[in-house]
Amino acid sequence: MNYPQFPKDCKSLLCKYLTPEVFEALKDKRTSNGFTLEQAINSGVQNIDSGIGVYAGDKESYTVFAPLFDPIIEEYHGFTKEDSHKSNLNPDDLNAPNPDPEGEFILSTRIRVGRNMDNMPLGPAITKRQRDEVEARVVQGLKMLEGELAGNYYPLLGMSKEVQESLIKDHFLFKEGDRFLDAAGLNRDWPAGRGIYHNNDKTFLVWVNEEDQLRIISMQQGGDIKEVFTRLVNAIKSIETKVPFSYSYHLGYITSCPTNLGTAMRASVHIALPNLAKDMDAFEAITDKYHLQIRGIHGEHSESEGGVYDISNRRRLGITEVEAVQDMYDGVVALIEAEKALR
Ligand code: ADP
Ligand code: CIR
Repeated sequence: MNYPQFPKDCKSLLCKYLTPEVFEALKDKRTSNGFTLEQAINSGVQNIDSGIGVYAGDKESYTVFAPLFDPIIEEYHGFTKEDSHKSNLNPDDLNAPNPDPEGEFILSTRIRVGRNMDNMPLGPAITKRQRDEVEARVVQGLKMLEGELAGNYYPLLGMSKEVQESLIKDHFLFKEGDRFLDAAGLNRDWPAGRGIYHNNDKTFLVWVNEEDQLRIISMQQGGDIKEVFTRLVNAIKSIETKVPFSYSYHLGYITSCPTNLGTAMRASVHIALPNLAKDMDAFEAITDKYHLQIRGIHGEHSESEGGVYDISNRRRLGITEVEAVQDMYDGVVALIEAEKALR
């Protein structure tokens, strides 16, 4: 492979940090799963509008390709090689009374974490057999869940298009054919091995073998962020007694995209901010201050509809889970105040 030629206006962190020197040093390296630099960067090479542009094929990718991953991790999370990651999953430490008890702004709250199985390659490097094994072991573990978390597993293989599309439209299921994941090798053998587990109310869900092997999700209507967090923590703790997760002392939970390392947590609200949306500079001044990311209504790389945005914590590594949710909560309180002032 030759050094990729990126257009001048390319803004991804891949373009920024894959210098010719880094490329030369890494181009012939591979991990013990055979994962190469070419595979790690293909998503950002094929999609020059990527924000980041790189994926890991296994835990080892983060050390073998460290000269590329480390500066990306540092810029995204503000986390350096000297920093260490800490966890706090205690809901009592979260200060988050419902910021919108009248239900004027927040439509729904969702918190997810990514997890991958210990001693397995990540999605970009996994074989079909290994992926099927992950599915079987995860589904086996999920069968043990009880009470509010009890539910059923629905494999994508054999699901009707109508059911699949309505689950996607209602924000419960991952979309199909994402070009960033496609180029990362994450959609190989689709739809085999993929599926969704959920309880009856769809307040607790697990995505199997999408970008990460597990995406554990708690969600509900309205703004009771603490209730959503508490349900998620109960689920994580139950699942990890059955499924061993890939974890590193330095990087926390290991995920295929470096933006998800650490807590692997994204806590979001769908929130109507039609007035603030007319002044994106003011809007972004608040989201930047609280380390928040603005997404559209159908997830990453989608647009807002009717002034409704997906607002979530941006940082996930080097802060605890409680701090990640607190970032989102504090920012949402500030956004609601600003929106009220504009009415
Ligand atoms: P992820 O959060 O898993 O990184 P996406 O940004 O693609 O991935 O979002 C996945 C789905 O979750 C999308 O359908 C999105 O609209 C939905 N979603 C995200 N946040 C919320 C929320 N607070 N309420 C309802 N749905 C949400
Ligand atoms: C990209 O580079 O745009 C995609 N690979 C997605 C990156 C993850 N996005 C994020 O900001 N958390």
